[in-house]
Amino acid sequence: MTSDICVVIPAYNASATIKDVVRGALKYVSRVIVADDGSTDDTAGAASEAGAEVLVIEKNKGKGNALKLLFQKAIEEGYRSVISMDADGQHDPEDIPQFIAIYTRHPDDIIVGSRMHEKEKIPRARYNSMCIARFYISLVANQFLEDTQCGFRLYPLLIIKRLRLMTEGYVTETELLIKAGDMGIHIRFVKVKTIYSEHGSHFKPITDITSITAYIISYAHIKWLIEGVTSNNQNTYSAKNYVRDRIGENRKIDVLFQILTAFTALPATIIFLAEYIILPLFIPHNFASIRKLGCGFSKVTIATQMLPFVLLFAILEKTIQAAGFQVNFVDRFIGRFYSNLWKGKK
Ligand SMILES: Nc1nc2c(ncn2[C@@H]2O[C@H](COP(=O)(O)OP(=O)(O)O)[C@@H](O)[C@H]2O)c(=O)[nH]1
Ligand SMILES: [Mg+2]
Repeated sequence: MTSDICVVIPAYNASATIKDVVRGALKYVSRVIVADDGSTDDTAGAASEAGAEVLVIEKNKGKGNALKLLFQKAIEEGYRSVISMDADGQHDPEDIPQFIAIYTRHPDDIIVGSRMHEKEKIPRARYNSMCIARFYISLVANQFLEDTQCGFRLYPLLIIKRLRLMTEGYVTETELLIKAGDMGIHIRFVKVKTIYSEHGSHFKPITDITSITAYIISYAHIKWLIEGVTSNNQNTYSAKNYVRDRIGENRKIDVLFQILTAFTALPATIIFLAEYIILPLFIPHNFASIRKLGCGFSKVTIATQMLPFVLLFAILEKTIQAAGFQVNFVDRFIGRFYSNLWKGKK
């Protein structure tokens, strides 16, 4: 039993599942903290009956806010690291020892659960959107990230303290990986069980995927703006005065900025491509994070220009399938244009 790690669980209406998660986790760590995020059921009662400490948030404010409060609490209590888990039983506490084993060898790295080895268990549309998201998140986090959307993770709190988290809801976990990676932190992966149960989800595909995508695009814009005009500058993030964070300080400006970058993403990538080709004459080794991939900015440019086609093909495929024909070309299209650019690289 490790004493420098505690398990933190953001929970919302999870009374049916929270007990098993808490009891399972308590086999491996001595302390579990659950944030009950304005649940309308008895999540708090169930969690504390199972042995967790409960942090009550009066009004539902989303996963990101709950995670931030849980990090704060663990920091105040002197823990060195936390393991975050979902409350709905999609993460098996029996996987915790695997995290601890890697942590013992690499105590300064973030460790993320990956479900990508069990592709067939993940709903197809979700899997495909995860592949596109990880293509871009990996680019801005300066390393290939196998699974960017799994909430089963180990975070050293020293890293959390060095980040300024500005987003809410489901975006926060993406923001966390991007910023940590873009600060030079190594992110490791551990295979965890893939559980898609009938417990339902609070994740709203259209709004939540849009928010995550808009954040990634807006972050990439700033990162590439900086990298384009500076030499050997692959880790652009720092919690102090980072341009993207300064924009995020004002909610309205932030939303406007995200809309603007989303709508100009296609032409902007072409401008970045031009900078990538021309500027090294004056600014050697600009776009350092992309150069190390050895594939130029063209792959990123092509992938981005293809985004509208992904949408078009997905609609087309659905229509043809609805007419009774068995077709599947979206998977191959995504595999072709949003592949792992780090394969074979050190
Ligand atoms: N505190 C808090 N946690 C949430 C909220 N929504 C989701 N969660 C947590 O995030 C986990 C994943 O959310 P879920 O809705 O299951 O999304 P999915 O598993 O990605 O489909 C849940 O098990 C909860 O632990 C929320 O509004 N507040
Ligand atoms: Mg879930």
